[in-house]
Amino acid sequence: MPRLVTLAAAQLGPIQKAEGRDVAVGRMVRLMERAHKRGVEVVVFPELALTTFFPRWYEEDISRADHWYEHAMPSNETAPLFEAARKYGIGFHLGYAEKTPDGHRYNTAIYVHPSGEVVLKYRKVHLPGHRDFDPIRKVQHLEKRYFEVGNLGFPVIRAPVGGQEANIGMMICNDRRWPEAWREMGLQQVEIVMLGYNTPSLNMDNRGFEAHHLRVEHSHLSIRSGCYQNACFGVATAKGGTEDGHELFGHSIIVNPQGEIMAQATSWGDELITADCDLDDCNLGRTTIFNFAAHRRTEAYQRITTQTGSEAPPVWKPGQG
Ligand code: CDV
Repeated sequence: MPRLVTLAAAQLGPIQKAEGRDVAVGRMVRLMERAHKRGVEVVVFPELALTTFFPRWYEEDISRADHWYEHAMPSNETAPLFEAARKYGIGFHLGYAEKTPDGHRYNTAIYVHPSGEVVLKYRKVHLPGHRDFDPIRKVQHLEKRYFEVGNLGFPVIRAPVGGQEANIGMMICNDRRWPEAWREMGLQQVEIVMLGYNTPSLNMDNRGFEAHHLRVEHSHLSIRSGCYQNACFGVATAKGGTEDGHELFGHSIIVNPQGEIMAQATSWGDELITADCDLDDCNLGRTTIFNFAAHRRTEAYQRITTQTGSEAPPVWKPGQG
């Protein structure tokens, strides 16, 4: 018997700075309604799905950015998502800015069971960008100013996903580019990685050239290799389109454990893409080429956890052998 679940990436088009959460939540509820009609069991929404990608805006006084954060989950504004989950019997993944009661700020994602209970929480570990205003950049990327590094590791939990039990984990946007994040979850036999992202169509660092078409390629390459090398499915959901003049590239995908793209968004707007995923497809990779117990050599991987930056190698000299 296949262990089938129907998963969806619920891509969102742009959310403008002036728009309230009610606008985004209304659009998300409509996507959940469509998902229900298409037999979907879990929808994955993007990173920071409730607002514009606010880390592009600099605030000298960080407390002036407080309105971008959720202070409770659910809240009056996000309650309709939880009600839709109950009404349609759909689980959902949501990315949002979290401010804790004791004042910590995180870039967070949760997976919510159709009952409305939060099953798993993840806080983004790899925060890109910078802390202070950077005059070289074309657009600011202030995640290091607005968020602390996530303190929950990369948790994986076995939980109901539709009619199945599945090992689920999460990462957020820039995490997808780091093989360490995938392997942490692969070592916990993750079967479904849910991830949301907000990625500009252009490299805003202004420190060198990156061809436009490679921006999407690098995102897909990272997700496809992460899924293949860890024998899991990936549901990667973008925010796309132009937010207050700043373009995000969309291109949400669902990937199988062979690293194949099963579904891909073709617009930069609100769009639902779905795939029927047999979780037993994770077994081939996990028991053969990526049978970690049989083939991993941790004694050769010392640098992975003891060294952060790269170091220049020794220089070869003639006659050295
Ligand atoms: N939100 C992100 O983490 N965005 C980064 C950008 C800055 C490159 C990403 O890795 O997509």
